[in-house]
Amino acid sequence: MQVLRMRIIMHVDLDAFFAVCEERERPELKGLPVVIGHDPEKGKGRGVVSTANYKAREYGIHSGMPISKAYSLCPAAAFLPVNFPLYYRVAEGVMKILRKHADRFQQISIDEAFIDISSAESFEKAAEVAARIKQEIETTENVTCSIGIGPNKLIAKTASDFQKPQGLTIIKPEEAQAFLSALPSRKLYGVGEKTDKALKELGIETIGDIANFDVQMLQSMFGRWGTELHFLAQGSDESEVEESEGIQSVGREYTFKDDTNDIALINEIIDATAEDLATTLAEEGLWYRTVVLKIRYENFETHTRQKTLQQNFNDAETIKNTAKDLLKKFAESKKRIRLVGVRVANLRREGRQKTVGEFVKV
Ligand code: TTP
Ligand code: MG
Repeated sequence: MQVLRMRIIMHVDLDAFFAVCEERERPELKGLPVVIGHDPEKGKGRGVVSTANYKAREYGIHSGMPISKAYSLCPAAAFLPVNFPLYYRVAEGVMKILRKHADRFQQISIDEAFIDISSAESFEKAAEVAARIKQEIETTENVTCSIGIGPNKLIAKTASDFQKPQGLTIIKPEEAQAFLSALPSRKLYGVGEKTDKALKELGIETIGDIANFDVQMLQSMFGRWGTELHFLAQGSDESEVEESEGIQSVGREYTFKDDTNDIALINEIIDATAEDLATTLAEEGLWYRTVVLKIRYENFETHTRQKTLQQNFNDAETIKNTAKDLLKKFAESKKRIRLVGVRVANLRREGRQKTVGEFVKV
């Protein structure tokens, strides 16, 4: 008889990553509120906060907030511009440590990765490995992380977020359902602000409420995403940790305030996104070969189309033209569009044939 081996999955997410990298480089920042993002120009600056350290979060500052608002909440904070080369360097060092301890390793963004450590064979052993990893990351790279361990990727990722910063949360298979059930629905993977609002209107507050809700009703509200939501809320996730070389793409997503089929407006978003992506690529010395367009309709049906080009590019124009070409294929649909995402993949560093990690800024 074949006995199925229990899966043990770990998710590691670095704490206040960009800000902690800056603290590491400038010890005089330790203990002060630190905000990374656009120049606040004494409160007149445009643009948003990339991240804030935990001290700055005490003032209510968080990722995605207008930088002018962050300035008004704490003018005395240290405001610093993003320095991608530094963050990639630190992330590469951290990922090297994680890879060493993994049966299988998958980096999913600049500062997070899954590792399959089923060979540890018990959650107790896995916890010891996690403690060693935390120690090694701190002594080698001088940054901190939070770790979640669970029977699948969904539980592990939710667990790493449970006690931040510097947390270690272990959820055994028999605890998974109770752990998820008690959490607010917003904490379920994939539930954003809009879905959460729609769920609240149905009287759903927790992940347990989603799990107990009639799946047909969810399906009629959200289409296929409703069925998926119901499935995830049970703590179900069969997906494997997929071995990856490192970061493979850079992307941005934009959710419209009101669902739209105004092609001119969508093209405007594509243009702005392409410019933003090209700036990030230039800062990093990266070239792309593939452009990916993602469209989510009002009913949450989501499609991606991509095109791989004949050669490597690093400019905004090629992203714009390719993405708009891909958009034409969606134009026949009468459904309104809720979200548009543009991503460039197949990345190469100038001079070096090296792939880097995925980085999504929303
Ligand atoms: P996160 O892991 O989401 O955030 P964090 O590491 O700063 O904080 P914590 O994990 O402790 O909650 O994102 C990793 C980095 O990605 C973050 O340091 C900065 C960048 N980022 C943005 O630039 N914009 C964003 O909106 C988000 C969410 C992150
Ligand atoms: Mg993080």
